[in-house]
Amino acid sequence: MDVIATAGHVDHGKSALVRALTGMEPDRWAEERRRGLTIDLGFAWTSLPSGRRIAIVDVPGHERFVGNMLAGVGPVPAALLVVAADDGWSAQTAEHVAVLDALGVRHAVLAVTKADLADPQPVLADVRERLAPTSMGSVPGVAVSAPSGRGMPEVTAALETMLAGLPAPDPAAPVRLWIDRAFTIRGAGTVVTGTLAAGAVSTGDRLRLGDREVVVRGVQSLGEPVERATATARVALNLRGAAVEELSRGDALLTPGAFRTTDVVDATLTAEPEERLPAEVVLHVGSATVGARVRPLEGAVIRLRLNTPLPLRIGDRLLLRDPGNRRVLGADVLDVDPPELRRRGAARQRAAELAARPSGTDGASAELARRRIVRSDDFVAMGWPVPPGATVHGPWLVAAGLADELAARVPGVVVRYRTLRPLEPGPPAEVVRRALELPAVELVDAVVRSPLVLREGRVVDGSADLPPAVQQAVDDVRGRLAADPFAAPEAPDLTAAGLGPRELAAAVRSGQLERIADGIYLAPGVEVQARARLAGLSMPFTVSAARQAWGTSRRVAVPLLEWLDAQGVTARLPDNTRRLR
Ligand SMILES: Nc1nc2c(ncn2[C@@H]2O[C@H](COP(=O)(O)OP(=O)(O)O)[C@@H](O)[C@H]2O)c(=O)[nH]1
Ligand SMILES: [Mg+2]
Repeated sequence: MDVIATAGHVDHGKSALVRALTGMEPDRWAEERRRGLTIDLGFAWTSLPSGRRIAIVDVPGHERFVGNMLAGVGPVPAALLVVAADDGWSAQTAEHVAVLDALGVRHAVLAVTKADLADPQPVLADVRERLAPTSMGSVPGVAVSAPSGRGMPEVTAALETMLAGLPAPDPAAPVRLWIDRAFTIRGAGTVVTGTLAAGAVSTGDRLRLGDREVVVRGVQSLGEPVERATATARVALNLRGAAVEELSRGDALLTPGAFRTTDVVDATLTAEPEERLPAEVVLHVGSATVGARVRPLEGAVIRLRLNTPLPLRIGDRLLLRDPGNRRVLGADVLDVDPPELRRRGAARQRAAELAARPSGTDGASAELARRRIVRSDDFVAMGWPVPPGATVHGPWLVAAGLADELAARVPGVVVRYRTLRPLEPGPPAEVVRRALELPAVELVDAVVRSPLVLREGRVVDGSADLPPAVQQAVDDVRGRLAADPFAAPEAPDLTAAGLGPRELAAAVRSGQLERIADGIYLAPGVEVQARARLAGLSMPFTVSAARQAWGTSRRVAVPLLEWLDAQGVTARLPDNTRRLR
């Protein structure tokens, strides 16, 4: 099915043309029929001779109802522009055309109505000329007369040709259904309608509505129940989980997790503004209308602060309306989670950055490089593709090359930590997370490379692993040293525990023991404790004084002092006494 919308001045014959095309009455309200005036959106549909189904959203032409008009054309890719032969191009025609142009509508058919009342040729020529520079370009024009049916086969043929040229929507895309009506049906409950521009909706689907979940109890399309409706389509959804009072035009039903709502976006105007931008605009997207404050950044790049958050994506076309002078501007969303601009010159820099950013996957790469690490679902929900070269780690997306860059910094973090806390095998993962400014501790795993490993919540040197029996013996030795730091085990005790020269060398490599001298092993970090006890002596001090301060034997004290000399903790004087450095 295809969906198009009408456009054009009030009373130029839009509704009459829709009636003639479809045999259906688009003016739904008694008041509309009584006054012969379309106030709100009307809906009609038919099958064209080719078998193609077409739904038409009939919009009001009166300037007072332009908000309703926008809600109708917002999600629709093609237009049927109506101009009366006896009246020609008018201010309201101009406003509707400006709206279609700002929305970037590329497909349109022009119908010059009331051809029975005036010669349609001058109007056809004039309007086609006016449309040429817009997004619609060269538009086929047909003269029609509703009472006689003249020109109807030609309108139909022009519509067929236009619809055949429409780009096919992606049926696998996530759903963002902008609601244009919400009502209750006795026995069924809440029903909403909208134009499904992409994706598909089936009975049983769960969709997000604000911060709640609703379930699709039933789907109708063009008045018939269907199991599944695929874009492009007019759909009516019977919902469970929302009362009609909680729904209104402009709300969106969303595929869960596929969109994020935002109240600040950076965007680029589709054309550089000729006049000063208004500070406040009315923003239209889909069927939504919200107020927004405009901050020009530089050139065509602006920042918009929305009064109400909306589910927007990068690439969305927004329509900005200046309520003061009825001017409309188109703007494309560039970022739905822009950085704050605090420093002087930040706005200009930001605009330059956005203007220079490529589109598509290259843009995604540039954006991910700026953000470094993001949650994948969040990044995709912004409207970016996953860029090539990015690493996926659980729910995280890491910019290309960044994991390697961070991994190269981990050994330094481990060494620094072990210098300060030599008794521990390595830093807890949280310490590494903080040092590298990672957003989550689960990412540490992505930057720990061999020979480092993540074990029991710490980053340790995996190459220095000891066999279990040796580790047990080393743990025993370290346990005793913890109680008495200078009581180096005697050589026979080490041998008896199974700690020969090879095992001891491995324990030293793994950072669990410090070799002071041949056969003398103490715990790493012993120099800190040794210095602390020596600090209580009067300087200079003798070997014997040091031995007593440490509560150990000459067998340990003599080599430990020499080792401390070498470490720069102590200095040996010519008379063989020492002082602290
Ligand atoms: N003579 C003539 N009258 C028309 C034609 N099309 C519409 N009208 C009349 O013009 C008036 C406005 O038509 P309507 O479809 O409501 O205009 P809309 O406001 O653009 O929807 C109605 O009285 C119609 O009957 C036409 O082709 N010829
Ligand atoms: Mg009408």
